[in-house]
Amino acid sequence: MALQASSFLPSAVTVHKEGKSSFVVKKDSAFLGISISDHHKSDFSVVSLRSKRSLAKKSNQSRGLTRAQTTSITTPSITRATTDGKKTLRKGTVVITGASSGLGLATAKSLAETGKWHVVMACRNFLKAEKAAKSVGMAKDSYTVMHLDLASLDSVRQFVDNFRRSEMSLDVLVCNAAVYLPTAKEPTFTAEGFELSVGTNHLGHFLLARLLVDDLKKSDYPSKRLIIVGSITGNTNTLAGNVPPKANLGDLRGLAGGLNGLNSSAMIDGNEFDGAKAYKDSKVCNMLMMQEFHKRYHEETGIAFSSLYPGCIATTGLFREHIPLFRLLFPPFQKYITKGYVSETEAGQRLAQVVSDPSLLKSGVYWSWNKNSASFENQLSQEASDAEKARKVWEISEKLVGLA
Ligand code: NDP
Ligand code: PMR
Repeated sequence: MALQASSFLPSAVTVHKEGKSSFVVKKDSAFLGISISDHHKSDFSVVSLRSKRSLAKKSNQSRGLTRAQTTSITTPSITRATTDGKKTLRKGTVVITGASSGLGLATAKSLAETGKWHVVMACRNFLKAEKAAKSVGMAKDSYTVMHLDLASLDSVRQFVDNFRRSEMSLDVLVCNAAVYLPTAKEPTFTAEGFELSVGTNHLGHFLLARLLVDDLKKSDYPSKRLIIVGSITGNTNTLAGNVPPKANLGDLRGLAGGLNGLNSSAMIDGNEFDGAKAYKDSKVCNMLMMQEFHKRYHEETGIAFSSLYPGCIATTGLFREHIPLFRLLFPPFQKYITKGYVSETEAGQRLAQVVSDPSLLKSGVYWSWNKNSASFENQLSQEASDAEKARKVWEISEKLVGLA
C-alpha cells in the first residue's frame, strides 16, 4: 500500500511561509523535528579553550578513557607474488571511523570480504565493534579494532599514536562516524567543550584527517584516498536539503567563538541551538573540508580526496535519538515516497567503491548514485562549494583543534 506524505505530518505541524523557509513545525512532537531562527550579527573571536582542554584531558586519563588495542601487523611490500609467479597488489589498509554500525560496518564487511583490504575499525566502543565485526561474519584476520572517540581530541591524538605504533601503512582513511541529535533541547559538548554534533562529526574528523594525511603521504599504495562522508541534507540545492532547519554556516561567528555555548553560541552561525541543524551544518563542514584538503594536498601528494551521499539508509543507528514515530515511519517514507532509500548493504558497497574502485579515483569530487545504482559526480550546493568559506572553516578549525 502506498503511503501518503500527509500521514507523516503530526497535528503540531503548522505550515506557513516565513522568509525563504517554506514551513515550520514544533520541535518536540513532530515527525519533522524542525525550527527556524534569525541571524543576529555580533563581534566574534576564537576563544582559548586550553584550560578546559587540559582539565578534560586529566579527567579522561583518570577515567582510563584512552583504551586502545595495539597490533603488530606490519605492511608488506607493495606487491606480493602469487603461486603462478605473477605479482599482485598487496592488501590495502583502510581506517574507517564509526565502523561499529550502519554504513561504516557495512563498508568494513564489503571491503574485508574482497580479501584485498585490512580494515582498521576506529570505534569508541571496543566491545560493540568487536561483536559487530563477528556478527557480520568478518574473518578475524581481516580487521583490527582500535579505540577512537571523536568527541575527545586527546583520544584522536591517542588513536593516531596507536595507529603509528602498529606500523601498518595507511592507504585509505574514511571519515564516516557521526551523531545526530534532532530532539535535544539543549546542546551537549565534547571533552573540549565543542557542541557535540559539530565537535564529533567535523572537528574530531578534521584533527584526525589533518594528522593522518602525513601517514597517507608516506604510503606506497598506488591509489591513496581520504574520504569524508557527506549528505544530501547538507545541500540546499536539493529537496531534502530544503527541509527545515536548513544547513547554514552564516558568517561562522559561533565556530570562531568555539561553539561552547558560554561566551559563544553552540551553533556555527551563532544562532540558537538546534540539534538537527547542527548535524546538517557539520555535514556542510565535512564537504567543505574535503574540497579544502583537495586544494591544499592533492597536487603535492597524489591523494584523492572525495565525499559522497550514499543514499538514505533509513534503518541505521543515526536516528536512535529521534522520536519513536519517526523511526517507525522514516524507512517506509523513504522507500515508497521519496524512493531515496538504500539498504545498509548497498550503501556499504557504494562507499567501498569510493575506497577501492579505480573509476572513482578523481579528487575533489562529491559522489552520488542514480536509480540504477550507477555512480556520478554530483553538484554541491552553493554554500557547500564556497571556496572562501572552506578556507575560513579550515583556519578556524585549525585553531580550535590546536593545530594553529
Ligand atoms: P550509525 O549511527 O549507524 O553509525 C555512526 C557510527 O559513528 C557508529 O559506529 C557510532 O559509534 C560512531 N560514532 C558516533 N559518535 C562517535 C564518536 N564520538 N567517536 C567515534 N565514533 C562515533 O549511522 P550511519 O551509519 O547512518 O552514519 C554513518 C555516516 O553516514 C555518517 O557520517 C552520516 O552522516 C552519513 N549518512 C547517513 C545517512 C543515512 O541515511 N543514515 C545519509 C547520508 C549520510 P557507536 O556504534 O558506538 O554508536
Ligand atoms: Mg528527508 C527526495 C527526497 C528526500 C530525500 C532523498 C531525503 C533524504 N529526504 C527527502 C525528502 C523529505 N524528507 C521530505 C519531503 C520531508 C518532509 C516530510 C523529509 C523529512 C525528513 C526528516 C524529518 N527527512 C529527514 C528527516 C530527518 O530527520 C533526517 C535528517 O535530516 O537527518 C539529518 C532526514 C533525511 N532525509 C533524507 C536523508 C538521507 C535523511 C538522513 C539525513 C542525513 O544523514 O543527512
